[in-house]
Amino acid sequence: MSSIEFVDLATARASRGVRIVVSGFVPSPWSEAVKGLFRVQDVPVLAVRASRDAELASWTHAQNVPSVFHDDEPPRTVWSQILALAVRLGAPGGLLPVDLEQRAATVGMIHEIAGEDGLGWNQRLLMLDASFTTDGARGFALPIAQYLAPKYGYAADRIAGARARIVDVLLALRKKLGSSEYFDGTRPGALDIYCATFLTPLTIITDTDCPALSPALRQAFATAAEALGPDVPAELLAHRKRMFESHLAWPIQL
Ligand SMILES: N[C@@H](CCC(=O)N[C@@H](CS)C(=O)NCC(=O)O)C(=O)O
Repeated sequence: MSSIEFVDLATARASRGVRIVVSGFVPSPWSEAVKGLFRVQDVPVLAVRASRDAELASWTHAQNVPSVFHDDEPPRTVWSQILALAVRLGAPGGLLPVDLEQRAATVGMIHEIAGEDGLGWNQRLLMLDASFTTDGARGFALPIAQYLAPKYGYAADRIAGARARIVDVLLALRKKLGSSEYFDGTRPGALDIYCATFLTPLTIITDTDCPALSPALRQAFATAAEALGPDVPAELLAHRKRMFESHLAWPIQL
């Protein structure tokens, strides 16, 4: 299993191979999933923590994190592009089933987790709702919530639907996992990585779990867990623990 080396922007730009730009403030599921994909594929990665740096923006041309660079190829900024690259750079069959129908079903399930209107997207709406309904006392501080809300489709009347969607996805994942250790049976693949990393906002993240998370952002993340934590099936929490303890980096390093 390869580890991730955090470097400065100039070093990343001057290097070849895989370079990733990830959140340095929160255990954002999209960023954490990318770290997990390359780790499980045993592909060495240089990582840059995202910031408001103008040079970083001119490199990534991205609206959010993560961004992934490979050699001289254009940057990848969407989970499906990034997953395809990670699949290509590792051993065949390492992250996705080889069988086309099974692969399509697995990628479809990952879309329900990481895609627009998926599990992560709707968790973010709940965190934003906590901010707006408490005038910033809970959830993100108001300036952060006001920045994120129009970017990610927040509206108060979408919250009931967001909760229902989260519960639906959780139940579908539990059903798909069944009594197996991993979704594809005996070894972890992409769906295991996405499921484990996207459940992080639905767990209470302690100092020990993610030491670099600031108290303010820790409490912002806690609002999704408070709202829906009890709806997370125990089997998925046990699966998440197994994934982080055996296959992903633990504690979570930002
Ligand atoms: N385009 C990404 C979605 C990534 C995403 O939603 N990123 C959020 C994660 S919290 C982000 O960077 N938010 C901060 C911002 O928009 O500035 C993908 O498909 O993987």
